[in-house]
Amino acid sequence: MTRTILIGAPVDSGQRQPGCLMGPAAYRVAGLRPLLEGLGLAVADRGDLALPQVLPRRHCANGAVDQLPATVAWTGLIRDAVRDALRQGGIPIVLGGDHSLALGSVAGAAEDAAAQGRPLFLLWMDAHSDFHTPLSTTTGNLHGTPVAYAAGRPGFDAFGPFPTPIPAERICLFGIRSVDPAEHRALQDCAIGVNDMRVLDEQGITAPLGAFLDRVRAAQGKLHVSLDVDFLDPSIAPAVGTTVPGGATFREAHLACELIHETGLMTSLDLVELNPFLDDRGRTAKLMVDLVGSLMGRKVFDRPTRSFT
Ligand code: B3U
Ligand code: MN
Ligand code: MN
Repeated sequence: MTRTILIGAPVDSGQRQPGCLMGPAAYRVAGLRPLLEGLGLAVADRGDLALPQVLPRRHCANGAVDQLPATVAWTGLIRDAVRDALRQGGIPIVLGGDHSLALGSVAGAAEDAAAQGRPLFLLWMDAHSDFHTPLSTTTGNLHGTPVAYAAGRPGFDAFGPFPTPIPAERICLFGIRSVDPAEHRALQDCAIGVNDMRVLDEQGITAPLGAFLDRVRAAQGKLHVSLDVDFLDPSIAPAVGTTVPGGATFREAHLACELIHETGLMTSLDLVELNPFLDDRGRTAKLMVDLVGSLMGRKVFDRPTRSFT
């Protein structure tokens, strides 16, 4: 029986709009646990992680960086929780919290994959590329950095080295439509897959996503999916601090989640950037829970598992 392990990560140190710390509670109120149980999955809810009262000082050469000590501390807590959940044979679902939590969750998934001798792949569903380093960020918001950390870019001294950096060819950005100049330059110098909205408009969801999932399967890889609320169009998902127009529709998002489920490849998941304070009668929280339903196997009609090739 598939076991999901819910890890509450009320992180809000990665950006400056208060509210993401209410995310884990909102997912629980929106019915995440009964949804998963209704799909026949076992659910263990580990509750919410919490920072210690006193945090060690941390230094960064870029004085703009905001709340470095808290984000470094969250990273360690979340890395260990995700690694332990995977070690126990479960699928960790990290309930955020802003996207800086992925500095930890992807590191935990990488530690586990390395221990098992399997390659880790990263699917980043987001309006943003989150490819800044602490040295290149101009906003100082560390939620804009986790892909760079996972890819092994320099500048993360305060966090310690990323365990087994993920080769660029195993990282797929999906749905992006806001990239800063420094991120753009760095992305052009590497082989990270960039499926921006232009690609999705032209080719749809199935072909680009299927091509990536095929590579995960061929390599017998593990797959971490990081789902940022702002992947979705703000008209259907208003509860996020950084809305960017032109995001995925309800149907595109569900299709992507269903395709991921059908491959059976996803081994860990982040739900990030939900800010319940900005929500409209819980509709964004409910939509995110609904998408987890599609990721974990809810379907309207059962059909044979699809192969993309
Ligand atoms: N790239 C900008 C904006 C941003 C990144 N991630 C989010 N916003 N959610 C930055 O601040 O680094
Ligand atoms: Mn993000
Ligand atoms: Mn984003």
